[in-house]
Amino acid sequence: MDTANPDIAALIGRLRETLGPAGVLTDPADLAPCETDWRGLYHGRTPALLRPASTAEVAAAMRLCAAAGVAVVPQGGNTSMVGGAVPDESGRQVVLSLARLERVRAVDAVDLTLTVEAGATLRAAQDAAADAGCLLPLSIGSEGSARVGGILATNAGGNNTLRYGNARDLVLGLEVVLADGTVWDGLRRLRKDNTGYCLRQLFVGSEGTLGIITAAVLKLVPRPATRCVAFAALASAAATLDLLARLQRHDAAALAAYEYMARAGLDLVFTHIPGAVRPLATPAGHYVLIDLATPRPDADLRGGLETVLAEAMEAGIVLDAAIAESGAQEAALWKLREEHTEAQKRAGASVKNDVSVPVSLVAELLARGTAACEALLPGIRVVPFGHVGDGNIHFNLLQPEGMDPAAFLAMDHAIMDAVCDVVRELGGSFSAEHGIGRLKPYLMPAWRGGAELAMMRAIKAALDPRGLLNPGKLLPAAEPDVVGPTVASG
Ligand code: FAD
Ligand code: 2HG
Ligand code: ZN
Repeated sequence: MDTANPDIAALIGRLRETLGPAGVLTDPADLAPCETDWRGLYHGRTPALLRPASTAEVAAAMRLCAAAGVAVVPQGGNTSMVGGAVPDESGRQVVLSLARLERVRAVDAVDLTLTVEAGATLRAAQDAAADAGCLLPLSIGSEGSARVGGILATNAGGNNTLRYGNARDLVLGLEVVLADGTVWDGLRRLRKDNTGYCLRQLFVGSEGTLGIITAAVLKLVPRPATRCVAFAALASAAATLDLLARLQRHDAAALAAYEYMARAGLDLVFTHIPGAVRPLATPAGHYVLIDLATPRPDADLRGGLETVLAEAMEAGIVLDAAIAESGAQEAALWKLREEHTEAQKRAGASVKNDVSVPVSLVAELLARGTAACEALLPGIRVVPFGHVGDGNIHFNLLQPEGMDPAAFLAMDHAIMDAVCDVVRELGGSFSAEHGIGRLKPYLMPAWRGGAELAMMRAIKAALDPRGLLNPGKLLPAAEPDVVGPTVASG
């Protein structure tokens, strides 16, 4: 703790009076988990972890921090892939956790809405929806830890974006505490509301730089009654897109998830994840997981899927396929997909590229991205996977076997640039769903420069003129500061 600094010490005293002892932690052992990000890329320092227990307490804490001119880093589950929720190394940024705001305020099965506080985990929010016979249609691998506020602040995507959209598409209302402690109660649950600028969408995806989300009204859908999950081995990357088109032509409304895995990534899962079972004997370079779901109890999802798969096999697109016979088998197939992140973490140092391209160009991305990385660093392990139905591939690269992890990580910008050059040429995005955080602001001027970045800065200046909310994240420090070396401007 920066007790040497009398301003910070005095602020902590005032925060303790306001939030109570449970609301302000300063013991180094309590601070350590909130100072390091999930990937272990950043190790910051904070003088205090604030844990307010209500919206009023968040507002009071913000007023005190604003008066002291001390920056605040909002934190949910701290599962950010881009170092978005951790303080910098100055020891002067306070972390504000939403973990104690975890109440479900209301569930309405007629309006199909869930009103929930920002600190509830995504899984707790899903469970509350399920208890009311509904589905909160957002699912990500970190849902047991990630919290509603973090999900919204990053505009998370995940496995069901294909059918239900990103987090942004599920928000009807928000409650937000602004940088000066003002509380905005925008917790409306209207399906239609054309009354000026859509303020809630400003905060969605703003990564804690514009305000602190304290509660939200989320859209629900009726809970599926029939489900069918399959795993297919494909003849080529292009076949992945061909099968997707066939499934959509057959019954687009039933397709809830369509996830890509390469053989290299799947092999890592079998090597590093206990209990992972190989579902198909036929070897292939490319695999997909297909998840169909519908609220209709009498729907013959399996029959339809068998027909599509049989036709695709006939056409030489699908080499082999397995359809889950039980809930346990469905979970086992999903485990192969969801454990990709953990398996890669155990396999060595990795550089992640959360990129998107138009769906039709995914096969080209895979081929050209692989070639670019292999030319840059022979022996590099290319392990792409992810939400191919959205054109969002996690184009991840693992260190060559035996290479020093630090030397590999020192090449992170060169590797990211190699992939991003291809993505740029294909009309894609360098950040599809994980956001910008601390890792990627340097790419913003080249990708979102000119009028776009100027508008973002104007919005930031309007809502947080003193730059006290999550400094150093999302926006680059000054323009034009650092520009990705090989990316053309525009
Ligand atoms: P944090 O990491 O705590 O914070 C993320 C950002 O939001 C930070 O900038 C923080 O300051 C800000 N923030 C947090 N709470 C608030 C708040 N209440 N108000 C304002 N700002 C706030 N992401 C996907 O999109 N799709 C996936 O499929 C996916 N899978 C993942 C799987 C694993 C195993 C892991 C570790 C991560 C995955 N992620 C995925 C990334 C991550 O889980 C998401 O970005 C998630 O939305 C972050 O939620 P969080 O609560 O952990 O937020
Ligand atoms: C997923 O889709 C997450 O599983 C994590 O977005 C991706 O590990 C990654 O790179
Ligand atoms: Zn993802």
